[in-house]
Amino acid sequence: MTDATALSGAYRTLLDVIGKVEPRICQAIRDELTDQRASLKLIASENYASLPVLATMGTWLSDKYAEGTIGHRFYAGCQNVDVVESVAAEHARELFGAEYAYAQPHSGIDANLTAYWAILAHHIETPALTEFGSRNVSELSEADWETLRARFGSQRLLGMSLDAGGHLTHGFRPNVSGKMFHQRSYGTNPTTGLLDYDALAAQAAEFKPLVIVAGYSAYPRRIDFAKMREIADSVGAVLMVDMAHFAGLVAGKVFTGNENPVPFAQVVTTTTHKSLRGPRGGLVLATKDYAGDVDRGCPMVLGGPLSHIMAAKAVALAEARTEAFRDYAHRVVDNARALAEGLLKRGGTLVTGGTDNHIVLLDVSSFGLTGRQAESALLDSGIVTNRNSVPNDPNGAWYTSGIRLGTPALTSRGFTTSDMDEVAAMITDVLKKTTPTTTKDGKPGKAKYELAQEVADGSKDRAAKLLDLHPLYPGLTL
Ligand code: DSN
Repeated sequence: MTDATALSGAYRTLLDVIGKVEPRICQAIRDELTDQRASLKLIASENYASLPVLATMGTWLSDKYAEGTIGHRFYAGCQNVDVVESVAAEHARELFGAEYAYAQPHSGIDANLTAYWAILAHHIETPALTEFGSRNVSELSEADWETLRARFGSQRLLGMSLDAGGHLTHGFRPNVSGKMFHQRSYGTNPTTGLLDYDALAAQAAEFKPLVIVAGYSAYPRRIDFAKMREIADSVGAVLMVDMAHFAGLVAGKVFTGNENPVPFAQVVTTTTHKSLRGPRGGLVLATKDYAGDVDRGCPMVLGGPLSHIMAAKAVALAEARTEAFRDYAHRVVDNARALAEGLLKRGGTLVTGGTDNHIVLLDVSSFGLTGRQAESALLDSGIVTNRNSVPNDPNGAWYTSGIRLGTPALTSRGFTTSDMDEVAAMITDVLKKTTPTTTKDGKPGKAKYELAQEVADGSKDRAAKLLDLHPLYPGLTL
């Protein structure tokens, strides 16, 4: 990571300036750095952006409205935003080998909404408008619009189920994606926990979706996107891939060939802040056939682009082109494998039996705990994780039976495979010594637990030793 010594003075000045206006915010910024430095962060979707990326976000680019597209804005004076968006899109196209890139989405859900509406518009609106003759959109009658709305609302989407590792935005009913489409979800093989391509093909043949979504937020394995495209083609569906979790592994050339979604999917979405290690935001990549539809993200589902964030995306994408980033991406996967092996050899149970990406999904029911209890006990012990459902989870999405672990953040700090073995030892030591408290009827509860203070303190000491070996933003003193 960037040597931060030279930036320390600048950050101190900035914080003084902020502190004079609102000292509580200045303090929260300082405290967040202290907390991030002092925690063993294993949340699979988090990372540490570089100081150039962080610095790019804090500029006056934030002050400009620029609704529209590059060179075609609804506000005057957008020449610098045009440069910013063009550079971000150019880096994204080149890095991922995509025909088209759209840098405006503010988040992952915005990227997915942009993609869904682009696919709908591409497949529904154009034929439907043709059917209505050569009339301009503004000439359509209310009855014509009713017909169009009915067609949009009757389309089908098939995405991975939440408990198999899919994401809320892949058709989960409480999310807008599960309301704007007729949705069904595919799971994983109940014995192996792996994606079952034959079962998915059969389900797609029966359901006939317009969109098949591939991608995950808690599946610890790679996907064969050539097979996914074959399945989509066999039923005339569009393949959309949400690579938010593994975009850094694609950019870093860990996922190549059939594991790289870009040559196979018509539309690919991502966030930029997970394994890609950029600012909090989204991106959409597409083939040129879908470019015009994706370009309508604003005003279809997006408001004014966040120019300061698009600028930071450009900086992060420039970083991701380097040999150093490729090395980082490979180490992320090596570290996840070392963490998985460390847990397995100490008696842990892993969904799918291991990992070949950046995620490890530990089933904590073998420790007699719910995910909620394990998450809290680990937090007390200086280890930050998040609870997560396992396939067909008997404890549901709130208490869960799993803990999701990820290596992008610790790898950014320089953690090695032997450090990850020590992390695995710390996790199992804490979980083996955590016991659920019993409810009034004598059964184990799902939320409360007991963990001796000396166990938690001992684990925090071990965490501090590892963290001291790999400081965050070394040289940055506030
Ligand atoms: N919340 C992100 C994650 O943790 O995977 C996905 O949106």
